[in-house]
Amino acid sequence: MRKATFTATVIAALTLFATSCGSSTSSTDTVAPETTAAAETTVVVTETTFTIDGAWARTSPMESTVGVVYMNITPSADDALVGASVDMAIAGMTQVHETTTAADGSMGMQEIASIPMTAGTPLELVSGGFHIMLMKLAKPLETGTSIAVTLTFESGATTIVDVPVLTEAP
Ligand SMILES: [Cu+2]
Repeated sequence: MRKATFTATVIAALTLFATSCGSSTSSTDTVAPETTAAAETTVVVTETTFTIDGAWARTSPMESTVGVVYMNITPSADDALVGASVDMAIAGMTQVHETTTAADGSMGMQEIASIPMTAGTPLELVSGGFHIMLMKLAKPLETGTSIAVTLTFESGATTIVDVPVLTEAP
C-alpha cells in the first residue's frame, strides 16, 4: 500500500514540475511558490545536542579574584566552543583558556578564540588543559553554591550549564 501511494505522489510531482516548466508566460506565478518551498527545505534547522558531564567549579580561596570551571562537552555534530559567560554579579570577565607550556617548561595560560569539537567526542575542559576562567570575581566561589555558565558555539548554538562549586573534581 505504501509503495503504491509513494509512486502516485512521484507521478503527481513530476506532472506539476512538467507543467511549471512547460508554460512560459505564467511561469513567474508557478515558479515562485516552488522557490519558496525549496528555500524552506534548505533552512531546516538541525539541532545539535550538547551533552555535558562532570561540570564543576573549583572553590576559590577567600582572597582569590579568579575561579575556574571544568566539564566535558560532547556535541552531536561537529562544532567549536567559541565563548563562555556568567552573570556579571558573579564574575566581571569570563574567558575560555588554554594551558600553555613555555620553552623553559613554565606553565601559563591564555585566552583561546575557538576550540574545535568533533561529533560524539567529548571536549574535555580539565585542570592543565582547556578551561573556563572566571575573572574579577565579585566574591569567592563557595562550596554548595552553583553557577549558571552559558556556553556559545560556532554554530550559533548556546547552552546553559548549572555548574556546582566543589572542593575537588566530582
Ligand atoms: Cu585560565
